[in-house]
Amino acid sequence: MTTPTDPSFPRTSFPVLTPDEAAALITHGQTIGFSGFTAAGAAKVTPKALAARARAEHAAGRPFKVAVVTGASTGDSLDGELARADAISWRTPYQSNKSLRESINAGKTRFFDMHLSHLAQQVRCGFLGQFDWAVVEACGVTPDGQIALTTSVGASPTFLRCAKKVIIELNHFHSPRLLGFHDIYEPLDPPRRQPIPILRPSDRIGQPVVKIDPAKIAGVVESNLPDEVSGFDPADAVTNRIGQNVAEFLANEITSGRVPREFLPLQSGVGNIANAVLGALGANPDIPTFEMYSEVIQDSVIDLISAGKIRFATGTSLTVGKEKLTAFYDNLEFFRPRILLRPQEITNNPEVIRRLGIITVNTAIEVDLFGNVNSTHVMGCSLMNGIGGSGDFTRNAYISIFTCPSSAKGGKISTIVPLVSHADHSEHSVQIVVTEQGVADLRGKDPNERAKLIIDHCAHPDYRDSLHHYFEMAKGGHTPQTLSTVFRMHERYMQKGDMRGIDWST
Ligand code: 0RQ
Repeated sequence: MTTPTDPSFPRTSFPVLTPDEAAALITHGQTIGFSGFTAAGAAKVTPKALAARARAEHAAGRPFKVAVVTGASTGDSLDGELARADAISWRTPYQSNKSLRESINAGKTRFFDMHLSHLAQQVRCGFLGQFDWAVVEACGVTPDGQIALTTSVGASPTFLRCAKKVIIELNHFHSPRLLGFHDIYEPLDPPRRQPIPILRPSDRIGQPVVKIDPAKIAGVVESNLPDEVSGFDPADAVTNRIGQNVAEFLANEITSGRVPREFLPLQSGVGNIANAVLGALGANPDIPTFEMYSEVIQDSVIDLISAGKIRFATGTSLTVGKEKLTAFYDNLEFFRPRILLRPQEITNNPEVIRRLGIITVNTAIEVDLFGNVNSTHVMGCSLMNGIGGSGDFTRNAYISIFTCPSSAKGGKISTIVPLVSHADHSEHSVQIVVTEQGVADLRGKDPNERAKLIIDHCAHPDYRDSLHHYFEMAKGGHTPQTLSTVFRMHERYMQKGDMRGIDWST
């Protein structure tokens, strides 16, 4: 029997299919679990061929749409191509693609937003119906059905086990030496669930490969493509200041004894602000070396591991640009004891997050005067990306932090508003709000105190007087509100294109 350590591990005895042949196996109305958590490890050539097939079917007057489930967001070859081909009937749990966002907001694709830690169990327990296909990128597959994943794990182990049939995208861009970077563990479902035995971020609890019945593998599609990870905007004065505010806040928490001297593991969201926050933590001499228990390992984490500031990082995806990935492969043995990829139901697991005492840093679209956070919708209606793992981490954090610039769209939008126009994280879960203006520490504060802190420490100066004015006029008992004017800032933006200049008196 071939074992994963054989030099022949990446070789395959399954039918080798072209992407078109693989796409031809999939029929209208089926549900597909694709690999991918961000663009890392996302299936690439099969979804692109599937999009071409959908276009051809549509041109011939036949319907062709499939349900698309992934770990989180993916690359453009998956979400972008399929959305532009109008080939996605419904989609979950998270996306960040422009074309797909347009399709969702136009009502062409049904999207439901899920906590990422919930996905695998809901698939196993049938909440999302039967899965016809798993299409999963791998760097190796053995004849007896052992699959070595690539740069993400996400929900692939569950898709592979639960789907009726499997297509493997064997991507030769990824080194088969990635074998060993994965820790595959699927918990039993209630009532047989056991404690998840992770006591430290670096604990290994599973297997390096996913094992499935090889009879389910319909074929292997070969490719040689990097992940479609987009780069970051260079840090600017605002993102740098946000990063420094977070780092200074955490350094002070250590000095004051609220965070242990040896520090606690960190989770950080993905994007420009997250990158700046990690950069600032790395540069701050008062922050000791630390570990990450997160979902996304992005470029800045690789830099901080190389610099010795991060001792260990575990996540469900290695979301780094092509250059950084090449550097990672060039130094694979240096990174082997320092990076571990796990299923998203483990990285984002509330039990583990609580036990380890994770400090979480996520990004808001808007925050209200009481600390409720909207991470997903613009002006209450238009989906941006989705909640992702931000709820899994925030709700269970040792300290939960939300960051955002104090204004958006050139100052025309205040991200601090009287009441969020869509609620993702409630005031009960949000402890610290950070903008480039400062830090509002909401711990132990009542709604009146919270409102004043958030306005004075976080709101943009252009909006402070207006927000104070609203709050002084707000009526009520424990949580003052004026229901007739509470969305006036949003309404003004939608009518005039600018939240400034409100008259609260009418
Ligand atoms: O729009 O690109 O058109 O200018 O939102 O905003 O400031 O560049 O920040 O890229 O970090 O995204 C919350 C969307 C922030 C993201 C969100 C506009 C702004 C810009 C992007 P433009 P920035 P980011 C890990 C954890 C939820 C999921 C999560 C996100 C665009 O971080 O999706 O945290 N988070 N997951 O102009 C109108 C406002 C706005 C606004 C910002 N109030 N009104 N537009 N924008 N605030 C990931 C996973 O779980 C996989």
